[in-house]
Amino acid sequence: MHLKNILNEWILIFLITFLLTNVLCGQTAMINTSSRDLVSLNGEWNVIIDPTGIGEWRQVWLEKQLEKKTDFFEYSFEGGPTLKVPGDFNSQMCELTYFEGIVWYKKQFNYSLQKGKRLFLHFGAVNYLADVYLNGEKIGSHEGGFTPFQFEITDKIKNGINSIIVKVNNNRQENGLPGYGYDWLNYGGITRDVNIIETNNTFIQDYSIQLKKGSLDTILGWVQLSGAKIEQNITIKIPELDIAFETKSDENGLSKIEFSSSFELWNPENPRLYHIRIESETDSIDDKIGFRCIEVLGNKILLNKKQIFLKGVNMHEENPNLGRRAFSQEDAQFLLSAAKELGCNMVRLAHYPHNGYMVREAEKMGLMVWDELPIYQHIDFSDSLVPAKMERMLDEMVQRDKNSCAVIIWSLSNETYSNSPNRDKELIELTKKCRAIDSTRLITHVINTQEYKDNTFDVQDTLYKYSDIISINEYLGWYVPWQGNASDTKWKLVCPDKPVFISEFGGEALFGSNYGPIDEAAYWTEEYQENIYKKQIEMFNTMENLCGISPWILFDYRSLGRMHPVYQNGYNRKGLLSEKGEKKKAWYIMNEYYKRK
Ligand code: GCB
Repeated sequence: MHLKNILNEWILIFLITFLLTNVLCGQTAMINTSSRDLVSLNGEWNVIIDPTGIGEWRQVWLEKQLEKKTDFFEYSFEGGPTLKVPGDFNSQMCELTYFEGIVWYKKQFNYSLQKGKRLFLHFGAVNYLADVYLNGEKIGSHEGGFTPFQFEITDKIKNGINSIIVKVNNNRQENGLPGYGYDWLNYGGITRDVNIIETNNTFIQDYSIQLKKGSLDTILGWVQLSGAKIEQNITIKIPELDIAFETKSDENGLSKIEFSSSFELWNPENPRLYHIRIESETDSIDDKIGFRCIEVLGNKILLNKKQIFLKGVNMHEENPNLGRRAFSQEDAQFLLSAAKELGCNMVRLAHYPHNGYMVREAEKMGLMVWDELPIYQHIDFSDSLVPAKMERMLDEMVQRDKNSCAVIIWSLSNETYSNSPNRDKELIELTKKCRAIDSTRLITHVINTQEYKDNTFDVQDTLYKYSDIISINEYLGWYVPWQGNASDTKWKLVCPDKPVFISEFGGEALFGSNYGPIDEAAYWTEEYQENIYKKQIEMFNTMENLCGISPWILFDYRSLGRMHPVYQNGYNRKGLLSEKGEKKKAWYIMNEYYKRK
């Protein structure tokens, strides 16, 4: 197809998505919030814990005042507990440790909006359902615990004191994403930053600036304005390269960008980012963007046209030392430094989109990023609402991270089951949609249902035909015993020409546990885990299509299903590091392997 047609098609898809999400739901979040004019609402919020959901019936959000002597109300934000935002509620009060239910949050703030300006209330993420009220009026809802959303409040804000109330519900939903079962702690609450963002009447709402698929020197993208005066002159500046590309936005506020230059390309050894400035007649915004090209050629992955082995590690969005959801730049630096020390050039941010600091810091540190949707194991694909939820989460994930050159892979699902009704149909649709909104990155689905017989893996799944990478989770030596020499393992691949990525492998060990027989898993010894890693590496060394690996997992992490009273105590112990950061023996095996690769 001609480049112009591709661009037009792409813009059309973007516009339809934009209209659907903005006009119908009014929620698609702005990108690059930190470069905008904002007031943070982080800090202490008043809360009411509501295990029975009675707050709905009592209309907590109306904040009724006592009027007569005989009036009483059985709820009040004032005089009750407070919780920190951002932050999960589970780790802030011991009675909420395993709580899954409703907590009402309230924050008051003073604001005075100048005439002609617009105002938005932006949430980095709320897990899982959020109903948001401003001054007693419901302004909207959001479902999904790991992506940003916002509401325009220009016409609703009062000059002076305003009150925001958010009903947060982290109850598991049968038709949720994820559904009922998952192997991590269901941290609920307003888990990421909350900001009030002020803009001019017409402002730069969104933009996409990345290298064109397959190119090392041509930028292809767009800028979207929102507001009354949407036909404007637009300039994209890259001062370090003396670039000032000029364009105009059309009657929909959309302008196309295409220009070439000679870029110093982003890669793990040289994570080069350029200062980018976008100027319209009524607004301007600054960003740091890097340029790189990621492709599959046969069974190889190429970064900037050169073969690269993905030295990954899995991580959850948890600060292991503090036993809480990770939410800050410091948390991100801490977690990602541990991945760097292991020798990684990539992180798999499992099993949901992590906060924006993780992506930004990874980019600065030269770590490629695998972004993932929480379409995890038992999803009810036949529920009539699930397809739209999946699409929406995909939009929100891509929307936030589309200008990040570190993000090289969109992982659309993990360990879903091919026999679950409608699974293939819905995930194939989602894959097509993902490719249509972003053709520049690689797409994968993670599968663990391969057969293993006579020391041979038979890797079959329809979704692999639609993926750029065959991602396989296998726990040989832990859930599944070895059936022969590791180096004699054979592979029957459904798509023998595609690259294979071992997205999970490993086993559990309690740090310091090395007193049992090392060949028996039940003693949870470091030596047993170490041995799994040694054998896995023997197997990797014989795999022709192998393009990368990511061990499960960097740190021991909290999970409700891991209650062995001696060895686990609420922690999945497959970490290469304990939750305190102590290195287990397997850590050294991986570290040596990555040094050699
Ligand atoms: C898996 C899942 C991961 C689990 C892990 C385990 O296959 O993808 O979420 O936590 O196994 O430890 O069993």
